[in-house]
Amino acid sequence: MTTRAQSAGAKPPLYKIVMLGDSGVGKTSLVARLTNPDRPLNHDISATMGIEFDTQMLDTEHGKVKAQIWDTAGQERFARVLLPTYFRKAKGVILVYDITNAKSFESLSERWMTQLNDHASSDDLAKLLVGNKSDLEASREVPREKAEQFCLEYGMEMLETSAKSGDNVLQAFEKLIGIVHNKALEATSKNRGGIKAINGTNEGFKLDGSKDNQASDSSACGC
Ligand code: G3D
Ligand code: MG
Repeated sequence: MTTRAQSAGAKPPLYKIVMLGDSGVGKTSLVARLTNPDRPLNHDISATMGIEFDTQMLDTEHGKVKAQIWDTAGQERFARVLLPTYFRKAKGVILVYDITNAKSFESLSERWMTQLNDHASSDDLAKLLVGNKSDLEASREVPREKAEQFCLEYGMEMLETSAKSGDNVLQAFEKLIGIVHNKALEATSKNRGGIKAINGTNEGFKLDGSKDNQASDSSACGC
């Protein structure tokens, strides 16, 4: 189903989402698999020494949306200074661990959830847990049940993916962006007393509730 605004040719809403997780879990490979499927594991490592983002159009049950996906090195010495910028106006986060690396899973509760809570307003933020490298089943160190327990504890859903084979990669990004978009639609209709807010023209308000006179990519995500 598409909203009238979208079918009338309005720009699709843009949402910032961020990748979090230890270095080496496959964050950059997941983004590359989504945005550049022909060369998914062939990326320039130096590109993630700072912050970078890619944009990708994704389908949701309420029409197309644009995801601006931020990726950074999982190294604390970079992350610490960059975190406020990284989280600013983010609407969703993909928490990634490597199913063959128990330490990368422990880091989620020991480190990444704390950083999320310190830097992002968690009411606002949709979260998805992703266990990557599912093609390496023989080397698995993190049982799926353990990850499911984590999801129960922190109130999120999970998927296991393989950036190498492509398994579940699009599904993971679509799942998160679907949750983000639904939250935005709900918030808009609550704020403005009805669904007319999202069915109007593309003037006025963006789906994140702020005023939008120039619906440019950078103004929409505040980056
Ligand atoms: P990061 O961005 O989280 O630091 P990267 O992780 O995307 O740089 O990936 C780290 C390494 O894991 C890379 O290997 C990459 O090819 C590999 N990798 C990423 N995803 C998968 C996956 O799903 N399956 C397998 N088998 N490997 C994966 P190198 O050797 O380049 O360091
Ligand atoms: Mg990387």
